[in-house]
Amino acid sequence: MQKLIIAIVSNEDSTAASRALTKGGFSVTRLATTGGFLQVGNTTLLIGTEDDRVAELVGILKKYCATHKKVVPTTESLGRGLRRDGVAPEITVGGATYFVLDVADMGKL
Ligand code: 2BA
Repeated sequence: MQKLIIAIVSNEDSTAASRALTKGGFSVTRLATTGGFLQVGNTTLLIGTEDDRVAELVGILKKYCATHKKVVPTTESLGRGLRRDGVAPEITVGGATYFVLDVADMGKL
């Protein structure tokens, strides 16, 4: 059976994720979207695939979009470089929310 995976990912991870998915033989559509809570831009990926490939697809999303830590510069840290001494704090970025939907029919005209 065909499935449609809707995956909402950060803009930062979306390029690497969609490249890896495409390389893996998946067809991907990227939509520029905005989170309703933070009102910040994110990317929604639409991927139609067979159900026996869903686990592989989720594995790729996990690899490229899982939450990870990142050291970010702040105004306080300007000119001091990216140091892990609290001046340039580590924040959590990335993450993905995905839905797997059954597809009643799929066609290309
Ligand atoms: P996440 O749960 O990781 O969600 C990241 C983005 O994924 C969301 O952006 C939204 O665009 C999408 N998303 C997540 N769950 C969804 C769902 N069930 N249906 C449709 N889209 C979904 P934002 O809405 O801007 O949310 C950003 C972060 O703010 C969320 O991270 C969550 O940690 C928090 N958040 C979202 N809604 C909240 C609420 N009503 N109350 C408290 N915190 C909320």
